[in-house]
Amino acid sequence: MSDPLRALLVRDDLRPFFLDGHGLHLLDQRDLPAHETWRVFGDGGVIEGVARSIEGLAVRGAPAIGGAAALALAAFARRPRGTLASFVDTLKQHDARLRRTRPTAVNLFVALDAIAAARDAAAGRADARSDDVAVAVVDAAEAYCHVDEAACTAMGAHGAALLDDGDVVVTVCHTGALATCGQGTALGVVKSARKAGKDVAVVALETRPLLQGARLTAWECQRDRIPVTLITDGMAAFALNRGLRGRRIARALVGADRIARNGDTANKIGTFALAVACAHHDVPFHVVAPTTTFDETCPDGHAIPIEERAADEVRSARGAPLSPVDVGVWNPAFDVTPASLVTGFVTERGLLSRGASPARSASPAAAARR
Ligand code: RUB
Repeated sequence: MSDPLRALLVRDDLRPFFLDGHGLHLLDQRDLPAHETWRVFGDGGVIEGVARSIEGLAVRGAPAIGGAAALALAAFARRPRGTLASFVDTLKQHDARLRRTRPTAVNLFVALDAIAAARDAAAGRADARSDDVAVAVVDAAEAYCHVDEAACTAMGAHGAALLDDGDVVVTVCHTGALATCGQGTALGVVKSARKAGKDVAVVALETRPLLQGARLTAWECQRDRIPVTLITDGMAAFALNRGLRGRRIARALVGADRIARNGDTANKIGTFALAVACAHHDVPFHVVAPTTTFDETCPDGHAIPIEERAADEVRSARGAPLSPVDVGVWNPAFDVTPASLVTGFVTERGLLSRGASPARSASPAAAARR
């Protein structure tokens, strides 16, 4: 079978992964910014390799997790083996393995649902062959990546209209190209504004415990020549209060891992505290997320599954101990910002105000999944 993903995914700009004749290449984000390490998974070990990469945060960020899982299935499927029934059965087992990796970002499940639907439709046709199923899986993976890339571009255009020349924007975690299949979500908005000639600067929260802000946002901003100032998470309220060396922080732009029907928003731990501080200082707080991040099956934030990660992520940093080795730890990877603290949502379909129910008024999730 030819490799239809190659043209889509191999290119010069920053990408978290690409597929070629050797397999799926993943940039190990744990090594950034010190090293650019690419892990290559051939079709034999690609599912377990990508599952562990998602669990270990070698690839992370809500849309990118979906893309990595999709491409893992595509890499496996493009060399069909066994009978149709056994091939489909193996694909289902691989789907189940990938679903067990991380629970909070809904984009993973959106991607896997789309691929499962394409797989089952192809397998259910009269005279179906393994090759047809393989093509359907590869096409569905390609479509997920295409849709996410286009969504990033559109969110950038809509969100850039919110920003003025000279604005300073605060953000948390990492929402750039490495977290998506395109230019990014919240950081993508900054990129689009700067491309439009606006001098927009970023304040990046370091994002304890795994420092995605310090390691990835600071790095990607520098790479893209976006002025960036790094602060620790605990400095956010004071920065909003005093401004950054005399420049007021104009707004917060953050990503999301899952947005409930009422607008409650799960995102990296620390987002809620930032939203509270923004509300106190009357600074607008916008969530930038593709419609694949809206989950209309979740009525509110309490229904969003929150991943809890290993205690050692908090007790140590980059392998060096920070605390007594046996101190008790609670390590939720995400928090939920109540909808009442969200000024609005930037989606690829435009801006939704806080009052609008994202799932109902835009029906984005439903439409995106059809
Ligand atoms: C990533 C994180 C990002 C969201 C949104 O957490 O919280 O802010 O995924 O990303 P982790 P995006 O590093 O634990 O995966 O804005 O790209 O959707």
